[in-house]
Amino acid sequence: MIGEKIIWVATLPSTNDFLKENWHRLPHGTIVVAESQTSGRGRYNRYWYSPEGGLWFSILFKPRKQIKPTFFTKICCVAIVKALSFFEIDTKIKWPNDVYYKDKKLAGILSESVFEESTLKVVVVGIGLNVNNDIPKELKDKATSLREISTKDYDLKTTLKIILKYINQLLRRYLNKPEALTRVWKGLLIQKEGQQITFKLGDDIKTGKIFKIEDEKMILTVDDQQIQVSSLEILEP
Ligand code: BT5
Repeated sequence: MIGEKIIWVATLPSTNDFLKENWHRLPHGTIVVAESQTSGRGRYNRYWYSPEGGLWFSILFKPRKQIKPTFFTKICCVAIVKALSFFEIDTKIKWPNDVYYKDKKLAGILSESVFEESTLKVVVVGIGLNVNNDIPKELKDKATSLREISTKDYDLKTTLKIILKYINQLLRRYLNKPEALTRVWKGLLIQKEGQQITFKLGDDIKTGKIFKIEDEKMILTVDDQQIQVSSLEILEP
């Protein structure tokens, strides 16, 4: 079970780094929560603002069979959306796995894997959910928190417990049916096949049409050519 062991600490540089450094001695399903992080990270080493009041945690998955690491990312992403809808907060997923409330980011996920001789040993899924924390000025127009949305504070332990309940439920349901999970995840995406999107490619801002959303990549038609991406900074919608 995910969350049978929970390590709750006041502060850490990054909960993902903690699990990547300690996975050998920790059981599958271990959660580490830090009330604040001093070097919280996003993808591509971008910073993740993690002061007190937010829910910053990582989950250690030690898969018993070979499975795509993105399976666990999707499980967590869908679980967050479901947990938030339990709180009557309606969110969607910005491809591939940001959780958005209207046009603002509420939660982000950073997945990292450890392979040994091309065998997948560990997947660490780090989740950052803005709960009661403040949002700094520079992020005000693109990020939000549960407190900002519903003008009340949330108990972090209860919030975590509900997210973990959904993670366990989804794992039971989809471990042997990853393609069904992909369909659920696709249904929650803001971006849809056939839709026009504006995105950043290197230093350029481009527009293209989504041709297909697959399990681990998106195929886009840009300037009459098809390109495949596994990650992309989508500006709109
Ligand atoms: C993510 O990266 O969205 C993944 C964030 C994962 C954070 C968790 S917290 C627990 C665990 N330990 C870690 O060290 N990390 C994980 P990305 O898509 O690259 O988004 C990063 C961008 O989001 C930054 O460049 C900012 O623009 C913005 N950002 C930074 N802090 C934010 C916050 N608290 N809320 C919303 N947006 C934020």
